[in-house]
Amino acid sequence: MAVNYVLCIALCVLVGKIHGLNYVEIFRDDFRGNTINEAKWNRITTPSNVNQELQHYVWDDTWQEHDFLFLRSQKRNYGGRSYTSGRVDTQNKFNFLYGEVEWKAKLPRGTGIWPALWLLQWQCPPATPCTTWPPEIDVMEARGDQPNKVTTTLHYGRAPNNGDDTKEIWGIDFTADFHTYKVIWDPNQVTFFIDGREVYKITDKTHIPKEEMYLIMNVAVGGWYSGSPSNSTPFPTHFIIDYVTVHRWQ
Ligand SMILES: [Ca+2]
Repeated sequence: MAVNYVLCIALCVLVGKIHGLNYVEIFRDDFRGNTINEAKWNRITTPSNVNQELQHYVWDDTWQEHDFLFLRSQKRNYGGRSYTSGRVDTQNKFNFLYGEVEWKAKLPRGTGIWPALWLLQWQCPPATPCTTWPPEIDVMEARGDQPNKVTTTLHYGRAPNNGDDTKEIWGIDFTADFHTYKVIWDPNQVTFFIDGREVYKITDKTHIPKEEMYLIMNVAVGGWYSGSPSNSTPFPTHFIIDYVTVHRWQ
């Protein structure tokens, strides 16, 4: 154990200094305390007008408690919609080009529930159609009626001439416990990981985003990907995030 630890320290120092670059943490939130850090996060309060989603984002469906960030989805009338939900993002507070992003999160379940951890081109506004889309990197998307599956996707090109590289990962019940979801985005490739295991890699350089992106965590209710909620959907649902970190070589 001690030998391994010493070896690790030596290797980490060695690797951390490759080509004079340092592996630097450029963003972190562990969601400690009971107040969302609004210097880092925008709490979205608009209706969603993309993907035929049904929710109105509201301020009080986002909060921190017990060192976690909670995004709640509810069935209630608000602003002409029949559901409310939570979304936070870092647009214009933390935009970045290339890096390694890792979230640890426990997914909500239920028909019509669509949680996501993702990156979007920095100019795209929240919850409205974007004229400069793609790029978009979806590190984790899930359908609440399929708790054993998550999807990773790289959207590339520029609409209407856009495409996507996507992979479904089937396995454990992702709603039963916390798991890590990570992307390493560099100029040559985009690689996705779940619990530290590589699950998908894109190496076509023409697909790799070259624009600054921002972080998004949200839960959609309804929409083309998840379908609409049913009478069995267990409202309220909670998407629980333990932390998010971003590192890069610089
Ligand atoms: Ca935490």
